[in-house]
Amino acid sequence: MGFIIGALCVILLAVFIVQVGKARELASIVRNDPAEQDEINKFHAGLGMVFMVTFLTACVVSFIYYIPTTLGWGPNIAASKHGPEVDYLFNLTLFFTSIVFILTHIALFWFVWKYKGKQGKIGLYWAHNETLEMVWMIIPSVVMTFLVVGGLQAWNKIMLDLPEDAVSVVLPEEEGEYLEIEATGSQFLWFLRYPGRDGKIGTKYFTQINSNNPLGQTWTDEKNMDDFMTTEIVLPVNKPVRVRITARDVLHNFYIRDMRVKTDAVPGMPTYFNFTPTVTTDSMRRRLSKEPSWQVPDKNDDTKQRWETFHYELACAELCGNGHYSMRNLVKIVSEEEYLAWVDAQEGGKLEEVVDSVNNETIYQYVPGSVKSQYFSKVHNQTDNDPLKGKTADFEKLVENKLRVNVYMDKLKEMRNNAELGSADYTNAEAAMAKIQPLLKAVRLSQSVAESNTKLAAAKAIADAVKPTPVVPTPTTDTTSTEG
Ligand SMILES: [Cu+2]
Repeated sequence: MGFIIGALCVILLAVFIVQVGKARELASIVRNDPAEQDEINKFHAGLGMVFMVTFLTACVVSFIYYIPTTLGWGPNIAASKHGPEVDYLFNLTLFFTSIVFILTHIALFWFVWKYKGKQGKIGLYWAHNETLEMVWMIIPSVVMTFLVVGGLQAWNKIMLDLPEDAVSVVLPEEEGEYLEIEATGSQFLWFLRYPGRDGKIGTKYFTQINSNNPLGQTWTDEKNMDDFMTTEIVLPVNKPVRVRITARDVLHNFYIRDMRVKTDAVPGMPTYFNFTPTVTTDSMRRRLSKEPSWQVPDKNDDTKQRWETFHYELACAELCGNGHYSMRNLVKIVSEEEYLAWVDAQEGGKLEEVVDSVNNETIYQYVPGSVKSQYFSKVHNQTDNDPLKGKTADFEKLVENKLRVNVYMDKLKEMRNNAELGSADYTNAEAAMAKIQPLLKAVRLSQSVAESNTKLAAAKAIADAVKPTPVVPTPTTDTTSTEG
């Protein structure tokens, strides 16, 4: 309401000034007073100068005011490897356009002032001036060439696809390895697909789409079996990622602002974006915690400050329909260990402790979990189209083996935590854990049951070799005893 009243006041004031000016002008014409006409012209040219100063000052002030929310300024650093280059190009363009913007506005109003109407002043007939024309052609061409060539170079570098011999894996560790995920835009949500432990995204075909198969994954393709769908993007920091971007209906746009990642999702034409996140969500929060604009209570949770609830986000940046705003997913950049733990959770499955009544010892039984793989949660053993109908899939054995190695690890951890620091038990447990660690990682990422069984056996041998020293009850000498 206040804004409307304010705007009305400004409009009324403007109308008032214009009307007074018109009245004065008419009066001077009627009176035929040339000196007064000159005065009016001077007044108007002066108003122009006042407007110029106010306008340019407002531009600078608003720029400074919005720095906390401007990309590449203040706390909004780029959180990806290629990001600073994009920011540099934006700032370079901003630098040159600002100079042109300020100079042309000064020139515009200065000419209005200099050539205001005056009695006896005759306009200059100036058809052309070659030197001047050369100057205003050559300077912008040179500047534009630098901007365009710089932009093209950056584009070619950023959009260069991975070499053909690069391998997609679930956890890139060596040169030439990358993690490939898939984002499919749909009215109005993103289908986010991870490749599962084989690191390979399975094929899909639109005719296969149904309520059980929103992407149309082809189940005869084994690469599809372990692919899982999520509602958030979780990525390990400093690992190359390739996002396959597709759409199911209309144009969408895959946009992660802080990563400087933005590409159209086009139905029928897959696009992609390669990037490497360099700042974890946690370190971004620490950075934001130093900014006054982030040290305010969060809008949705006033027990927390705004920086504490910060998340990177994926948004749709193409106006794709009336639910467009809801195409928003969180993006979490985490350490390698946190990422692996998250992948473990997506694979599902658990071991249940059962007491074996014959030998009276605890054994662990595998219970297939609520895996997020579309195949295992919706198709496996349920339809005649299931290529694995009635069979146990390798995938489940792989998950089971991983969980079993985890149990050995947990037991050793417990033994170490119960032992005294520096004791034989402590050192033995530590040594065994160090030996099992690489096996655990291998079994986590393994795709072959035979290989996974070998690692499990090795882990079992290591764990079995470590026996805690039996506790010998120390004899107590009770001097206060009156017995006997
Ligand atoms: Cu959209």
